[in-house]
Amino acid sequence: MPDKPVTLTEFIIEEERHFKQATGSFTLLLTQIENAAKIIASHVKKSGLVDILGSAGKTNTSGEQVQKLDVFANELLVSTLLESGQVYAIMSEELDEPVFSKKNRGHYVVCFDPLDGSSNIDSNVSIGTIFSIYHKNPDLFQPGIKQVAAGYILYGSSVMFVYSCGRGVNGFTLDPSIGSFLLSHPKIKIPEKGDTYSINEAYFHLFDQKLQQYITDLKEKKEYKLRYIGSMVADIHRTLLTGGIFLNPANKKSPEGKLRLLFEVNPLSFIVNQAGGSATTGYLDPLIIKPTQLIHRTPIAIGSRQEVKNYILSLQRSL
Ligand code: P6P
Repeated sequence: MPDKPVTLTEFIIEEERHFKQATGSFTLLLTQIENAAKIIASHVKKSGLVDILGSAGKTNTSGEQVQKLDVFANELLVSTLLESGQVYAIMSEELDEPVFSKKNRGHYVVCFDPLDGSSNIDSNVSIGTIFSIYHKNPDLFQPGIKQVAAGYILYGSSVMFVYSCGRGVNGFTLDPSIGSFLLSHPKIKIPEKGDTYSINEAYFHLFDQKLQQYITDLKEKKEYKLRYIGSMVADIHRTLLTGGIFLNPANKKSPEGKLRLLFEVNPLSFIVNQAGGSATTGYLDPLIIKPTQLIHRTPIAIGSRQEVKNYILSLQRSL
């Protein structure tokens, strides 16, 4: 008799047994995120068929055109999380302010990017939901090292739910025939080094000299290939599974960097660290940065430990 596949729900309940002080609140919260992810996945899969495409005519706090699917995913996550009774507050990349639960009784703060890479929706490129979970704290702007858990859902050729609550990283693939996420990638470990670098080279002329030299050196080694999807969840997922390095560094147009500490950098850095990789702004670990605002941007490089180390060394070299 083949082993019965482990569902995400079963896995979360089993994981809870390792946390003596667990009350079941975290399990309930994560299960609610799972439920929202299944609904978003079903809409993403149909997005080419119903009039849910196209811009909702608004721009979000990052100044990006908001797609209708963004609005739907954001509204679904906001209502699901607040109604779960497990959150003290939520922060969304699509909202200008944090939202507090009415009765303030939840134990957790959840930060999320409801649909990262949404500019790719119309071209059917993989997009994702990213989430970070912290303990309740009067100061919502906590550094990434305080994360209790982080994860992403990748809406790609298959739908995957990848998360960590500090005991390694596990990946689950949605079986649409039964509507359950099944454990498909247990104990994910990122390779120590890789042969792929992922960066938007269109900005090469805007990079500082040391970064330009780093990229030129990678090319001259001739053992690397460039892969860049322009959807962070997809680029990070490939890096997590096959190794390499993903970079979205500062450039003359975006001196602070583009990616958001709370909604993209902290959760994805946490996951890659849990899988044995590392992350850097170029000069420090992003997980120790105390956010100063909701849309706190930072340069970032995330990936295989050896690749990130080489990147840091190249920035320290005098030209
Ligand atoms: P650029 C998508 O808008 C996003 O936030 C990330 O998912 C992605 O990695 C990045 O921006 C792409 O930025 O400047 O290369 O288009």
